Amino acid sequence: MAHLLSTSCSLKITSCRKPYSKQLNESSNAFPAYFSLKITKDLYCPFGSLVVQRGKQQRICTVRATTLPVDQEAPTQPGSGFHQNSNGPSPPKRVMVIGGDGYCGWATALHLSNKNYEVAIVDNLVRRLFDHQLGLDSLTPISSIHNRIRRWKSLTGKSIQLYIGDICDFEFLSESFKSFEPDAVVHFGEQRSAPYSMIDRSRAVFTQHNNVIGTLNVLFAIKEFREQCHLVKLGTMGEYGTPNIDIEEGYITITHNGRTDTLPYPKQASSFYHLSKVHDSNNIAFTCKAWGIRATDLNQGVVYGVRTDETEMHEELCNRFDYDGVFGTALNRFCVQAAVGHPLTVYGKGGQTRGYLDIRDTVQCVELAIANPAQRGEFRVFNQFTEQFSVNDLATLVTKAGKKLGLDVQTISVPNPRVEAEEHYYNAKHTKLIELGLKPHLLSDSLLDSLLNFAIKFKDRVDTKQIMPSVSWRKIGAKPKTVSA
Ligand code: NAD
Ligand code: USQ
Repeated sequence: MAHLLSTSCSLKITSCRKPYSKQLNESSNAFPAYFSLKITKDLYCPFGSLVVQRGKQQRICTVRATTLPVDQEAPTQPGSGFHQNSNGPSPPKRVMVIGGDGYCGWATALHLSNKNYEVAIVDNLVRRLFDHQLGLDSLTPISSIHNRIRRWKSLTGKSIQLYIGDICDFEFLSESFKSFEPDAVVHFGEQRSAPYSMIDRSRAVFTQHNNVIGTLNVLFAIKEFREQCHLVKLGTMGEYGTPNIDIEEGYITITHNGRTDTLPYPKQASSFYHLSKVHDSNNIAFTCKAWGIRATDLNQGVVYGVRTDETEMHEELCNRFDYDGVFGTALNRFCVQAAVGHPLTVYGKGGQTRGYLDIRDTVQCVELAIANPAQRGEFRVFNQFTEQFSVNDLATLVTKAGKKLGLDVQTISVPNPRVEAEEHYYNAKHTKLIELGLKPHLLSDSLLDSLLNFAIKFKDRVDTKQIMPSVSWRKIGAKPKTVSA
């Protein structure tokens, strides 16, 4: 058992009430040698705030400045990041990737940089902190964000700017907007685990505060500093739930008592995390109407895979791969389970059906959304997945692929820790991204082989204690509490 605020991790824990009281000297070029953690009584912050320490002197701050030297050189190869006009290519589009140190965000930031967009990552690194607190680790070793960006520069000559800070801090976000001046913002920067949001009250409150306020700040920043900027927001297919009718892309046309209207598709989210996405969607839709914001909501399904063309280029660019019961997602988890000889953990009856996509399609979809922006005042919704599978389908596919590699793959039915339909109708539309040019990487035998081989390569890093689910939807606690390790 690992306590969520365990002192066994490398973070130092002290106590304070005021989360962010002083600003880091903006001329500072070097990132602090290490973080310590301050416990705060702030309702919205179950884990405390990041604190910079240098030697014996301790300063509490939000890190606001870019922490790597900013290279202003324009890329030399024209690519999709360039606008075309009659006088030739104009300067590349500037894309801010919020959450660019995470799983989808890192792959996307590299992909866009490779396509000659000017990229800035905004991230408060809180995801790395969750891992420390819960005693979790990525299957793959991941480098610090600074080493990742340096390695990318040394391999390709391309710079990625870096702003470390919390988008819930509007002052920080404003400075980032004013400094970088984005043409598009891709917003991945949220707490994205349904189980994490269901651990206890403080995680539920943190998730909704972090996600809803962060997105609201992004909307205000666009309105105040970059009115023309296109917001590409990561939503989730889970916003729709599992209705007994076809799921449309964002809107449904209804005839009621003889009158017809096209309305937002009904939302039936089933965790405090998924609900935070519904709240985000409502806020974005409203600001598109009220302020003329241009926005694309990408209702993404469950992502699998780890390799993209860019992360393949060097081990220091390797992406994270979560397999634990809190952040790991179904197919990625099953591949790791098969690799270490753990039975595949099908929750309940296993008829739960969801949309899935390869991470190589995540980056493609985001690029397509940026290259074909929404109109002023338009709130566009795309369902971002390529195929749908039930959990039982996934277990069968992994068992078959495992056999080919000589693995003895078993499946167990685990009492479902979630409250969700285990047998249901599911037919979700997903044509809009295909119409824009998406070429899907479908789940093939060869892809499963390569995912399994990848999991086998790193299997010595697997902590099998992290595999079984530890968070119950039925037992959400009122206070921070111990989570099964
Ligand atoms: P992740 O946890 O790997 O990455 C999220 C990143 O956002 C982290 O680096 C984290 O530090 C950062 N972040 C969180 N809150 C922040 C804040 N307040 N300020 C600045 N940075 C902050 O998650 P992911 O799997 O890459 O998911 C990215 C987005 O895509 C999320 O919005 C998620 O809901 C959505 N999504 C993910 C999946 C999936 O299967 N991974 C599926 C559908 C949708
Ligand atoms: N499941 C199992 N066994 C497991 C893990 C999961 O049966 O070991 C089941 C779950 O009960 C659920 C389904 O598989 O029915 C998908 O679960 P998941 O953990 O793979 O994905 P989920 O919690 O839905 O969340 C993930 C991402 C989230 C994103 C969402 C897209 O973490 O950020 O929003 O996928 S969607 O599912 O379309 O809402």
